[in-house]
Order: sequence, then C-alpha cells, then structure tokens
Amino acid sequence: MTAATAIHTSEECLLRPGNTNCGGCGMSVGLTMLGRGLAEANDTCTLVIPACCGIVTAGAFPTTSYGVPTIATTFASAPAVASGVASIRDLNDEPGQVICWAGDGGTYDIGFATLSAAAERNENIIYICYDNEIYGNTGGQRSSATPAGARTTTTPWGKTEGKKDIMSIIAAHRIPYAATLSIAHPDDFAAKISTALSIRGLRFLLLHSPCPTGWKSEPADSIELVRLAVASGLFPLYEVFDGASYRINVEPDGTDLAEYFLRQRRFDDEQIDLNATRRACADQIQRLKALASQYPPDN
Ligand SMILES: Cc1ncc(C[n+]2csc(CCOP(=O)(O)OP(=O)(O)O)c2C)c(N)n1
Ligand code: SF4
Ligand SMILES: [Mg+2]
Repeated sequence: MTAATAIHTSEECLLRPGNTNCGGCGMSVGLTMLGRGLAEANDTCTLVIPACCGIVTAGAFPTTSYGVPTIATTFASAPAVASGVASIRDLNDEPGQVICWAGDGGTYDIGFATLSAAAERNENIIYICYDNEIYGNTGGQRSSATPAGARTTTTPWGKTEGKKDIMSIIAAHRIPYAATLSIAHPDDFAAKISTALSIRGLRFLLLHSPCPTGWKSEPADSIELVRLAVASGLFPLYEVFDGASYRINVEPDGTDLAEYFLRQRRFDDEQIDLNATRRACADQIQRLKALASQYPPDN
C-alpha cells in the first residue's frame, strides 16, 4: 500500500494536471508545494483523504489525479485509517510518509474525535488540514472554521460565531509538532514540510487555503488574499513544539486587514466589525509573542 519510490517525476507528483479543482484553489497549490517538499527530501507518501474537494479531485477509477497511493475514507475515520496504515508501514519497516489530507469540515468538526485520539496516541502520521473555512465540496456550508461575518449557504446573513482555535486545541495534545502554513510564503512552507518530515509522531499542519468559489473572490487574488491574512495578523505563521514551545515565523507588518475583507464577496461590509477584528488580531499576536518569548524552542 505504501509508495515505494520517492517523488521525482510528473507521474509521481501529488496532484497531476487536468484535475477537477477550481482555478485559483489553494488546495491545488498546497498539494504542489507538499509534493516539492517530499521530492526535496527524497521522500514519498501514501495519502489518506476523507470526504472533501481533495478526494473528489482524485477522479473516477481507473484514472486518478494523484500520483501516489491514495485511500478515500469516511469523514470520521481518516486519522484512524492513517494510524493503521502507518503502523503496518512501521511494522514492515517500509519507507514513506502517511499523510492525512483533509478539509476544515473533516478536521475541526466531523473528524475531530479520531484526530484527537490519534494525537493522544501520538501516531506516526502527518495530518494536514487545508482550511478553506467552509464545507466547499457540498456547496459552501459553514464549519467551525468559518470566520465571524462570513456568508455561507447555512449562514446567509453572516456567521455569528467566531473561528475555532484549532491550533491551541491540537497543541494541548502535546504532539511533537504543529504549524501553520501559507501558500503566500513558499520558503516558510518548505521549511515546515522539511521539519515535519524530520520528526516522528503526530505532526499537524494547518494550511490557509483560499477557495474562490466559496469566498466569492477572484481566482487571481488567491495568493494575495492569504498574503494579506498573514501580513495583517489574521492568520499568523507559527510553530508549536511538543505543545509547549512557540516560534513565530513571519511577523505581521502592520498591513490593515480591510483589504482582505473587501476583496471577498462572502463578507458583507455592513456586517464586519473591522475594529473588533483588528483588536482580536492584535490580541492573538500579543499572546503568541508572549508565548514565543517565554517558551522558545531549543533549536
Ligand atoms: C458523514 C458525512 N456527512 C456529510 C457528507 C457530505 N460531504 C461530503 S464532502 C463535504 C464537505 C467537506 O468539507 P471540508 O472538509 O471542509 O472539505 P472541502 O469540501 O471544503 O474541501 C460534505 C458535507 C459526507 N460525505 N459524510
Ligand atoms: S470549491 Fe474551493 S476548495 Fe473546492 S476545488 Fe473549488 S476552490 Fe478548491
Ligand atoms: Mg472546507
């Protein structure tokens, strides 16, 4: 089941051209960057993917968009399936990573019980959540990753609750490595993949994944949107080691977050309290800075 050879050719790449993802999809870019990171490390993987856009894009048998062995699972079972595959790989002393590639619906909500259980057992898997902040594949319903004010098909007047802080919840499991990723910061992305590949145990990566279809944004704006999210402090880039030590990788540069909201028609200008959001971002960064200065990593 585990892929035996490292990812070097276009046949072995994670996501092949001609797949069904929408133009400007952050998930496509994320998979490409992940594939490059694996190739760089002369490594490979088996993908375990629950229900989400990422498994729909695999396509129908006998063809597939993925260049590595891929297992489609139910929403709730992906981390459990990945744990089993990784255990067999380790028992047989086989090469390659087992990577769960899941959406925010599958991570923050429906798959959370088995993710928490796998984290508590510190299973030897990499779990990557591409967070497009909605149930994209089924038309764009709200998830607990959807930010306050966003209009979705189930929150047509704007979501009233805020985004769940999944990083803090995952860090509380004291797994060896958790980090946030942005496709607007490819060097940082590559460095974190390299770090994740060098560690054993459960490694959790959270990717801010623009979704032009659900965000009602221009496909060409995808990278700029997530760049604005990092620069304004809305989506900080940081790492947590052993649930205990923190490192901020890209400091927000004072960019105002208004532009981020203006460029997405999922946000209603009247509904978004920009001042409250600015305060929440500043609080979040201040808290992370305090943790990073008080509990820095050894390396
Ligand atoms: C238990 C269960 N409930 C609902 C569905 C229908 N369903 C398939 S994909 C999907 C959306 C997944 O959202 P997310 O995990 O965020 O991934 P995205 O679609 O955004 O890529 C839903 C609701 C399902 N397959 N199984
Ligand atoms: S709906 Fe969103 S996440 Fe799904 S393929 Fe399209 S852009 Fe990507
Ligand atoms: Mg989603």
